Amino acid sequence: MYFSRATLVSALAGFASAQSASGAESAASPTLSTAVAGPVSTGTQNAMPGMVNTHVVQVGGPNGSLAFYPSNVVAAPGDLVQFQFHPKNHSVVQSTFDNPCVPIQNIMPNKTDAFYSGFMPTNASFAATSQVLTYTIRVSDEKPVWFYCSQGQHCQAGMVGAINAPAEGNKTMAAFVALAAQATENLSPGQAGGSTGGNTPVSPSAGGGSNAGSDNSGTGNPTATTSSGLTESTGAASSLHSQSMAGAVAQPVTGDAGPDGLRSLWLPRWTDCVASLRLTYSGTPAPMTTTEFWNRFASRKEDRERYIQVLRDTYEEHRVEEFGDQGYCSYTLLITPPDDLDLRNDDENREKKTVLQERGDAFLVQLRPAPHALNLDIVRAASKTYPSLAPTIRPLDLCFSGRLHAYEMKRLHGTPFSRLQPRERTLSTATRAKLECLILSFADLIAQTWHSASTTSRHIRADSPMESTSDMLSQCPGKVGSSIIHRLQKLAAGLPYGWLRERAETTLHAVHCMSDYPVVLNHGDLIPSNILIDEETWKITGLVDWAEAEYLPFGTCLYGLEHLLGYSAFEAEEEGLTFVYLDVAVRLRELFWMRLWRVAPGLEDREKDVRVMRDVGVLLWHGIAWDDGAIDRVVNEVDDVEELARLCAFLTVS
Ligand SMILES: [Cu+2]
Repeated sequence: MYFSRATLVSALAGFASAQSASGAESAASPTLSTAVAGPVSTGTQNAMPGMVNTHVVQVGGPNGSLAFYPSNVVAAPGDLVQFQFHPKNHSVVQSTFDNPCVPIQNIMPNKTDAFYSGFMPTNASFAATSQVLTYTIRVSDEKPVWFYCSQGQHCQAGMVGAINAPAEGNKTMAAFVALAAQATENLSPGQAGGSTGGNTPVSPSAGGGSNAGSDNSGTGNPTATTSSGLTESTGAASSLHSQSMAGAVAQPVTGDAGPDGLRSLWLPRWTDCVASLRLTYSGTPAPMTTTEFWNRFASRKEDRERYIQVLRDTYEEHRVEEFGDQGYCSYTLLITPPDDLDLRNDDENREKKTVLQERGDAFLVQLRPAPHALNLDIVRAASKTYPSLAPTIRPLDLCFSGRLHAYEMKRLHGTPFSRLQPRERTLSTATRAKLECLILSFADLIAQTWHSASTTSRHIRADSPMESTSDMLSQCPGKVGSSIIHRLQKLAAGLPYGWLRERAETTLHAVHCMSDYPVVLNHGDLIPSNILIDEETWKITGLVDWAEAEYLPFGTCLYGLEHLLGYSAFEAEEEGLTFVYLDVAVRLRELFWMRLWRVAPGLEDREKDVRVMRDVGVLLWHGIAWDDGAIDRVVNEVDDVEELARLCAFLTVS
């Protein structure tokens, strides 16, 4: 497998230090939202006083891609740039333009305030608990700042970025990427270069120079401020692991970030594009500090202020504040009616009040740029199919020059299952009982789509001139639905193991042989973070993130069941990241099917087809990498360790 034992060990050591640091840190150096953000904006101010612009940069892609997202940030002096680390073990190091993969202090020894995050080992099961490692710097001036990841060959592979890179001239972001690709080595601060020879690292704790280019060696973090007091050794590969591990454990709480660095841990996870509707659960309102969305989609500050003002005017008397969790493609506000909202018979006011407002509950308004606008037919179908589980969404007719779409939506209650999900194979009796409740509730939810199939017109016409399979697929016009055959062919040719390719092949054949099979509205991303549950009973209370929903053959979302029956983890006894099933998984899966057959009459007759479609869903959702929405690449053993582990696990059971 991809992770070597050495990586695993040092990654765990890193976790230990991160966790122990977090407690101490919260006192010494509060996290972003309380340290630097201004007061919560309330009422109807024009501007947002005390607001600090925070630009979020994702370090590595959710599927392991080697890049920063976005790679260039346009920031003003005083702004914060927060790096959020995806698995596996990346770093952020300041460099110069001319030497993209060399720490700036190796080139400019006087540059003592350079930033360096240290290595940030994190794995998928941490990510799944909605936690993320972050590292935040403050932008001091308008000059371009260049940075890279010093892990393995990541810098050369394009894992480089900038703050305020010039849009044209010799020193553009593209030129920086090209230069990085030619680098002969990739160094962490404290590492002397082999080929650049003679550069004296300013760090008092030089690490070895010989490990440049050893990918995923998990070189802990022998940074300038290592306080372990270990005798340093340079070069000897054998001593590197122990030294770097010790360095990681001894990593100081705030020291290595440089004067402007804030090292903050365990903030809510940065959600990606698929998460667009994920944020409709009730969260704690946060101050208006999210500017990332605006930087991406509506770059001008005046626009942003105008849009917010339009919303404040629309909801006069209401409290308008930024919602606690934000998605990648949307900006969400929590709108709270005043306590004393009286529905006086003021015609003008009454007209303005919508159904949602009249209930007096807080609700959400979400802004989405035109390319990410919601498909209202799908949204309506979702609330029709799942009246109590999908958010009611209403488009708002606001004047945003066609660039932004605004939606008013019901705030769903409940906690994402990802936050409560067991991470141990053996469950307590109480947890097992709750999980049973969740599984039954999930079966009922799946059955609801089956019921919807018989009540919609989306069934096969008996007089269809077309042969039945293609007719079934012709009813699936969505991004995934329209390419099921093409994708299965791609999987049958490109999956990494023979047995997986065969499985894709047989599944493809079975799909060709199916006829008269119902097409239903499928939630596009039925994973634990999109399933809201009641914390006491674990009954499902809502489903969020309908942005990727589409019409697909019934059962293609059954991969979602498997996510409820286990978790991704580094297993010490095994070779890397694996999907671990709970002890009770087999029994719970049986429970699911029994319940489903019982509450969806007629379905059991189609058991064989349902299971084929379940496999189709597993293959399409876990065999094809997400790649920021491209969804066009078959997973491989290097870039998609977690997905591949799930694919193998899910296809081994049924
Ligand atoms: Cu990296």
